[in-house]
Amino acid sequence: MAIKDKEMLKKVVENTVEEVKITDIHTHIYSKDFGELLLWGIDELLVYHYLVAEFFRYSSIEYDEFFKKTKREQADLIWQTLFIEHSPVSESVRGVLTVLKKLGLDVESRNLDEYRQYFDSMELNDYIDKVFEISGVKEVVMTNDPFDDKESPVWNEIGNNDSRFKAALRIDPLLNSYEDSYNRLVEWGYNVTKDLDQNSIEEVKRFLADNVKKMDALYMAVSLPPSFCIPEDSLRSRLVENCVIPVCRELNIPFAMMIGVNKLVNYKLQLAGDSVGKGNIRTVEYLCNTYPENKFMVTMLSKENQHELAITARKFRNLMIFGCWWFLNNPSIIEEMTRIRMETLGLSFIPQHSDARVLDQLIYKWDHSKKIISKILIDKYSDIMDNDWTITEEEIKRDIDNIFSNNFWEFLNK
Ligand code: FIX
Ligand code: ZN
Repeated sequence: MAIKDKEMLKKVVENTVEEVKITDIHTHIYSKDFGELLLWGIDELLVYHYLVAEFFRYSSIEYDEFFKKTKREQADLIWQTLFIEHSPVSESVRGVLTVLKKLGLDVESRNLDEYRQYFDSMELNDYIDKVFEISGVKEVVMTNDPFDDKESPVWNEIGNNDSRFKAALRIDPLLNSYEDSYNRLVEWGYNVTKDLDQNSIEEVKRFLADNVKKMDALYMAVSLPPSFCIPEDSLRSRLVENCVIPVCRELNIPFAMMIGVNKLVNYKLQLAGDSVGKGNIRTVEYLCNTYPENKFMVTMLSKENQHELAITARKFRNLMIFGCWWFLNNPSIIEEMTRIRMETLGLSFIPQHSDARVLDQLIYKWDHSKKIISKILIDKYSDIMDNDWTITEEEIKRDIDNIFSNNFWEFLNK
């Protein structure tokens, strides 16, 4: 049905975005099969590394004294500092309130123990269903690291049995510290050497292919420093061009590069200690140009990389850009990035992923982003209506299904 006026437009877009079933293409959550690796509940929400970093801005407690505390004790400190002693206005802190409100809890009570009782009463299977239902997420892609000693036994003994949880093969230790990780491959029966001779190249390719097949991984992924550069005289450059690219092409899966993280600039903050730096867009250009038969998914961590990344996506149809990653996942930046992308690429990009580390975060990360994306879509449809373009409800649903899910699956199936 044709959209008759701007009031109808607003209602149709908001309702359609509210109802859309989302494919969340990058998360750190796990299906129930992975046991304690699946984090959920109020204390996990409170000790999320985004909140830990913010907590230390107010607290003079020694880092290791904090990390020696139990999660509950850490959560108590964070609740008192970031919610009670200071108003919870930052994005990840306000996100906790969004989760509580969407779950129907009494946010006004500020009663942490009451919230704990609610989560303690939850049965995990039912709770996973509830979080997917409230957030509108239909499926998530996990981050699956064969070098993780807690995770790999699950793949070897149980596997993933929840079809809502898809796999992605994460290879940071291989690409970013081969000199340390190669001996793990030797342990696992891959005949590789530290200097990555030709036989090692073939063995690394076998390792990659074996793990993609074991996990049924949808793509291969790695996070990379701002200095990431290809071609260059380095093990990482050789591994990407001689191992990752050929195996991804052979298996027809994308290579996802998450570029711009400066690891552990403050190591005492542990997971919260990473920071950001501007990446080199020339390397993205080089890979997309040199390997036109390969598919690349790219997200960059620095705000300063976003316009050139969008322009690069205009040059290479084998490049799919995605998400407002990590330090960019703030309303002001999500709005700017999504407007740049929509004005530059139309609807041929993936606007968001949650990066959720705690199951319940799906609720707030998607609630917050859907509101912003709705606003931008209304503006853009309104602009074309001003040029007498008649848009229909069906076309709006088509576009929204595309950016929240189909663009990903169609890119995988290209
Ligand atoms: O490399 C990544 O996948 C990053 O997203 C994480 O390392 C980071 O800690 C995170 O969760 C950001 O949101
Ligand atoms: Zn991540």
